[in-house]
Amino acid sequence: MKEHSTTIERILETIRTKERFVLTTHVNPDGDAVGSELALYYRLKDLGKEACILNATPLPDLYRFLDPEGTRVKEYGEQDVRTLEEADALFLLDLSHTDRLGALGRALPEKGPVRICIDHHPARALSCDIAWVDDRAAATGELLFDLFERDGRRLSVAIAEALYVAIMTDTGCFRYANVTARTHRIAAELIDAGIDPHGIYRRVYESNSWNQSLLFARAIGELQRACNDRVAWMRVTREMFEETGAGEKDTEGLAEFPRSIGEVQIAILFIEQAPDRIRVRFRSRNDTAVDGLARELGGGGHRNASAALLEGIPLDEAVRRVLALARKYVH
Ligand SMILES: [Mn+2]
Repeated sequence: MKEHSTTIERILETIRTKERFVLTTHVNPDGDAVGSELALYYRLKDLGKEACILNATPLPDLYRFLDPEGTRVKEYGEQDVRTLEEADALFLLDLSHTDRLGALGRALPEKGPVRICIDHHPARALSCDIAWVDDRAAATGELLFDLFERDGRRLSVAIAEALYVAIMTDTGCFRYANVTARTHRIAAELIDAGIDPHGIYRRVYESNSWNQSLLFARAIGELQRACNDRVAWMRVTREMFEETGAGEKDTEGLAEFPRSIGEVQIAILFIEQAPDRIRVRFRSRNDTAVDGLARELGGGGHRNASAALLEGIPLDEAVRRVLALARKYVH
């Protein structure tokens, strides 16, 4: 953290001296994205600042319990142009690429708010005035914890809960290779701040719907292997969505299952969004990296969790192309 000291000071200084803040994150926000935004939002509010969260895509139902009145996390629309223009500073959280800003990327004023980026993704294509990027952090939420700790103020329960969701989800409930002793120490501090860890776990991981469970059953029922059993892959077709009544948001967590097979180094999930638009998710074991694989396909992500979108080809061809590439990444 030492090497980032000056950057953290600059961020705290900006928070101290500016008044109006806009916070945003990547499209289809995950727990780390939403948790980080809300934690920072609550802190700014506690400091008496004006803060507003504007995202390109809606808050997933799964995380609605963090914003029960639905008043904090907003979906960006035309009416928000002025809010963006008049902001003193813009926080880009858990975000490494302009493309991942969706419609908001096009709406950002050329000159205007100070852009501050706080993130833990390795590869970057985002210009910022202040960038605090540390890919050793398990979650952007960990970095925000560091920021708040430096500031020295007590954590409110609302902040602690948002940070816990951020860290819990980006570490797969403290199971992934990105977990460090620091991750657990932070979690302990969040529990000390008064959150209910089991209650949060239940809300995020044990509120699956029947539709989603039936979709998992259908997809896992057609589990396939490749590359000498080092790769396990699955498809979710449009037909499966129709049959089960589930949607793409219900595929969350599905790609993790095949990675649990002993010999598997890479798990791949193909999601047929449209006949010629295939979302591909990669999960890998610690000693196998899939961020490069996703980048070869125009996507990105982390070492052990990445994704890409293949457009203009049907599902079968996407499977062929991706499996041929994956061969290079197993050992
Ligand atoms: Mn993250």
